[in-house]
Amino acid sequence: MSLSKDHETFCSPYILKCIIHRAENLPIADFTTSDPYVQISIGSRIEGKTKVIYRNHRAPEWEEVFIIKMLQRNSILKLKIYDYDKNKDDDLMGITAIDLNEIPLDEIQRSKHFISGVGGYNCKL
Ligand SMILES: [Ca+2]
Repeated sequence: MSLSKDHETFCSPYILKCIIHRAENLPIADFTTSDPYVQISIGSRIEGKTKVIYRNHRAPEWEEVFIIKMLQRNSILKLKIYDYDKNKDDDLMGITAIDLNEIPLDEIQRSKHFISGVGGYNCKL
């Protein structure tokens, strides 16, 4: 993840580059596995979603890059992991929140985050 100032525009002065790499040991949401994807949001706005990794709750890998323009740095980035379900609503498996004030400007920060699961699970993202 990196956060930098965009000196060319006053409308969206901050650019967040967020790379979703992988997760480990997600809860089982279906009978024997899960179909996880990650939803990225800032405040109440959904900024993006990764693709669904089917039938892999142990070590799904996304390796997807999201470039998010922001008005202010004082924001909370939320990463929610859902289990995709074809014929019903997707199940929320876990959530983590990152205070972007704690991300240094113009530095690449690689970090692991523990996901608090709705069933009391903890897993890594
Ligand atoms: Ca599913």
